[in-house]
Amino acid sequence: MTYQDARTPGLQDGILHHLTYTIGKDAAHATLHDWRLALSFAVRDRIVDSWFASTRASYEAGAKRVYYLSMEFLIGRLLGDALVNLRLDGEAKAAVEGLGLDFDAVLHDEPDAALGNGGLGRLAACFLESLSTLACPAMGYGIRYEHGLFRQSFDNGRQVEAPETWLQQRHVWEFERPEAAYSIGFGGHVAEQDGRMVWTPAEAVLAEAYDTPVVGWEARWTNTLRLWAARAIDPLDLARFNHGDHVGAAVPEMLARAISRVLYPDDTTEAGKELRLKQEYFFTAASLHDILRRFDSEHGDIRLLPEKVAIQLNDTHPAIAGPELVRLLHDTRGLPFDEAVDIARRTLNYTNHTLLPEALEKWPVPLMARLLPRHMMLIERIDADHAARFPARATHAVADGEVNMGALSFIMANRVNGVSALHTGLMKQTVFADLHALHPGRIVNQTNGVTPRRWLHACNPRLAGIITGTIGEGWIGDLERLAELEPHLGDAGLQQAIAGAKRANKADLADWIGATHGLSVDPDAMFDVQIKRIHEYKRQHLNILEAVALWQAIRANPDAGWTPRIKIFAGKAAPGYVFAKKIIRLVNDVAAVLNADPVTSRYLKVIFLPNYNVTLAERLIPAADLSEQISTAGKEASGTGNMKFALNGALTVGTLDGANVEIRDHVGAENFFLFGMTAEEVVARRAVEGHAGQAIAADPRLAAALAAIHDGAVSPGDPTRYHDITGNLRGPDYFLVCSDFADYWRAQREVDAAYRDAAHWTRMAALNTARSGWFSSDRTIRGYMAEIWGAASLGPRA
Ligand code: CBF
Repeated sequence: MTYQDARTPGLQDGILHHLTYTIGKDAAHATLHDWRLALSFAVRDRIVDSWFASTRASYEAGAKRVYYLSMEFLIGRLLGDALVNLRLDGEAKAAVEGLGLDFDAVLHDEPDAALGNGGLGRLAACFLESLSTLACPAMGYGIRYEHGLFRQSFDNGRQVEAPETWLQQRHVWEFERPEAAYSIGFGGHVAEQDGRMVWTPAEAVLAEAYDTPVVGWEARWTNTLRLWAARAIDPLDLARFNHGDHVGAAVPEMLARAISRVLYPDDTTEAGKELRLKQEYFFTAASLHDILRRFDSEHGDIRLLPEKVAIQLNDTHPAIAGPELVRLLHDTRGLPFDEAVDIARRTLNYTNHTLLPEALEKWPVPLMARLLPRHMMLIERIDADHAARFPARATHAVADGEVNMGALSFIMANRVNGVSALHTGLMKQTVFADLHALHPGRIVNQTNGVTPRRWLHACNPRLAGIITGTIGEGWIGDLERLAELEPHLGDAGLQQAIAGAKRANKADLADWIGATHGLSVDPDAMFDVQIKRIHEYKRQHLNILEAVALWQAIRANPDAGWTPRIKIFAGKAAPGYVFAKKIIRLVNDVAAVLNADPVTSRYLKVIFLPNYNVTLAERLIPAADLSEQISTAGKEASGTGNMKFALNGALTVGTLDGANVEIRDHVGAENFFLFGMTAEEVVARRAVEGHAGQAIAADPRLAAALAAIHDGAVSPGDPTRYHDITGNLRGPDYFLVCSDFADYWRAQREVDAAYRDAAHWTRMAALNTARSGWFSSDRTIRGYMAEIWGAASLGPRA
């Protein structure tokens, strides 16, 4: 398959064509924005041939299709990604510069499509790209949120949230598909008619499809991301309008659109429960209708569904797929109930992404029964049948007045997977212990991965160029080939080049921080980076507590030969998560005091960069020396940022949590700074009464850092500001910040010493890159294809 056929004009001609005929501007009056749109349309044209060819090949082969259902797709910017995968980046740069424009400025005009909160959504985006790269016929299904994850800014150090507006600009990558629209009902009643149960919803909205092509590496294959937008079935209540109620007439449209209006920034709070359940059913039902329609057009017999279709539920958000598929097969198509359940169960699979109890969805039975009355009946029957077959254990999906969506997903899945080896083991021992005992083969592990195209080749062109210059470019499509780098690492020239690339990436970041945030940072200082959602289990407060202790140590002995460090934080706190927002403020307050300290700021600076998103990650990761992966062991399911950092040659300071364990196994214990308790030790430690007090009493450094924060050293005008944080750490300290502090301090001083030996540090960093090939999402997707979906690739092996 080629990405440019004879009909395709040169890229510059394409840009000018679209500027004139799609945007309606002439070059003399075009803005940067117009040029970006014109370039994007010209690039999109190049994707379409591959897209059509892939679709035709899928139909011709009658191959099994994979459907990935996810509430979140954190896709970020798409232009740079498309250029790289089409191998058009060089031509595009020349074309754009030939038109007198700044190529980077054009790329940076694109807003981030922030249709996700964090890891799970970004993973879904990496998976789509790998599915295309591996030529696996697949489709992603999600919601076309009008407002993605909120924009974050700081007011006096406090997080302020503003609506995100990515769709205010034209989203050039999508194609509207008005012909693919389904009516999705809610509420109403269920009655028996001619021996069948018939659900008559009280209200209905329309799900309308928007398709974005997702092009794989070298345009070998292109799959589709189909996002659903909610619309009213009757856009205007004309009778009300004609009676003069012009605002009221628009209410049905407003209510319907609310379903796809906002991405919930918080998947843990109680707020908006009903609307969220509506969102979940809305996109799941629309996707299942669409999947069955496509299946019917290809295969006659619905009993073939599990052979021809694999559906992946990305977390429990689409878990209503179980009862909905049973409803479609049993109520609508008339299959016997048991057979409907069996077919649905052999078609569906479920990925668990967290063991945190508050993030495991449970819906009150009255809410489920009111919103989805037929589904509630089916859930009860599925649950009762399952319990009848396995009476010995308490594994109910409906218990204590709630529907446990994790248990429901488990019961209705062919395979249930965890996202790292540790996490999968803990799933078997904890949340799903009973269900695992009943269905011992059902849980499998698929450790997460990241796409090397975006997360090394595109975001770190300097390092990527060095790698390609040394081992050729085969690694881009087959990341395990990075191992070929290792035999060359003794070469002094290569070491120098790798160190030079990192130094240049850091200098770029330093310039950007200086220009945009007014802080001067020395590119020779260690860039120590913690970027992720703000959460107590991720322990940004452990990091900032160590910063305060280090500040005190430097003040006490300024001439002790400290290793200069810049601690960089970024991440958003869920708007309702008060403690996490307090941590953000604390980091900002600490930054203000430390950065202004004339004695210590030569050695230690802190900055919290606002509005963390995919684009900011692409800027920070290539420039990082140290990657902070410091969650309480047993709490981080996997992490994927940890993989991106290691791949880009940052060394990790981390606990034995999530995929850190496997990263350390791959890169070598000597190239990883380990600290902290293991998951088992965490459980034992938590049971020790007064564990925090004991840790504080044993460590004067920790005691002094806590006392400084408690007494207002970083909030002089408001000394009690952080009493909630210090009170929590001195008291319950559920996430064991105090108990892990001393070992974290030790590891950080080892980091300091190692950084001072620049040559050795570069070698460790290069080994991290060379040994991270296993963390490609291509490897993960191959695992899903073989062990979960039974799906085959329709193209040449990547
Ligand atoms: O598996 C992808 C990621 O998902 C989360 O972000 C999630 O949303 N539950 C986890 O917290 C991460 O550990 C995990 O990498």
